[in-house]
Amino acid sequence: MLGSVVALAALASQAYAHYLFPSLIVDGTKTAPWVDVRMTNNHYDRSPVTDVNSTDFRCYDSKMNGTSQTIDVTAGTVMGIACDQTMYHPNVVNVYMAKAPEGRDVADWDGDGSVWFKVYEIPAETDGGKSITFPAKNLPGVNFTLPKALPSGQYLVRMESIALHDAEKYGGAQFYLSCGQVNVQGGGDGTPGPLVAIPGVYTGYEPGILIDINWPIPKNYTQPGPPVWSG
Ligand SMILES: *[C@@H]1O[C@H](CO)[C@@H](O)[C@H](O)[C@H]1NC(C)=O
Ligand SMILES: *[C@@H]1O[C@H](CO)[C@@H](O)[C@H](O)[C@H]1NC(C)=O
Ligand SMILES: *[C@@H]1O[C@H](CO)[C@@H](O)[C@H](O)[C@H]1NC(C)=O
Ligand SMILES: *[C@@H]1O[C@H](CO)[C@@H](O)[C@H](O)[C@H]1NC(C)=O
Ligand SMILES: [Cu+2]
Repeated sequence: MLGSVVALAALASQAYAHYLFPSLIVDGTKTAPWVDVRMTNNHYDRSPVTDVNSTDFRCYDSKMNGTSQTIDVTAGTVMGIACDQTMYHPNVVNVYMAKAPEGRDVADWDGDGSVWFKVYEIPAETDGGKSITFPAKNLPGVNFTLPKALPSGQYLVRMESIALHDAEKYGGAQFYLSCGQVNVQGGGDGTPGPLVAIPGVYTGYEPGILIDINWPIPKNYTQPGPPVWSG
């Protein structure tokens, strides 16, 4: 009896030991959980993705419906992606977007191919070996500007928080991610890039993914993925 109570308590604390990204922030308002964001497989158990090659590395929704509603956003304005708590691990952030093919509803599109570009990132900060800090740590999510030059149309927007507390061994980095669906209005005629495939963008051996953040203190930090496209 006591044993099962202890086991339950352990399970409960485990359940809160990770975080999710179920909401977008549009016009300063947080959307309801899993309405404009595709519900992820881990919406209950909260376990991170650790295999950068798995198909679930893209949107983590293989066991779910794989779709959501699509919300209007405006190029040149700020949108956000909200955590269900705070990103309390030492983590770095990347936000990727991918445009649904012409004539295709993003609700029926899985984001396959070299179609993803990065719109935002929060790297770690280093100072030559004295310290490493994580500006994304404890944030309630991210806010970023949709480039004014972003072409109008329907997109997937993929949040990625890479928690690095166990990343000293291969496969130890924990990826917390989800995909929202947005319809960009008032866009421009830019050409987003460089384009990458997800999965495929990382091998897991990148110096910013396979890294001991504790000792020796890293002298520098290389953010994984392509450079940010800002239009
Ligand atoms: C993003 O914007 C929303 C709404 O203005 C705000 O509540 C939230 O704290 C912001 N998040 C960050 C990380 O600044
Ligand atoms: C998937 O979502 C759509 C749209 O909300 C809904 O109509 C449909 O019933 C859902 N299917 C499953 C299997 O949950
Ligand atoms: C993922 O793919 C990369 C590149 O092909 C490979 O180096 C790596 O070992 C793979 N990792 C796993 C866990 O399969
Ligand atoms: C730091 O920079 C060196 C030299 O460019 C590079 O080899 C190393 O991988 C970098 N370390 C990290 C953690 O990014
Ligand atoms: Cu966690």
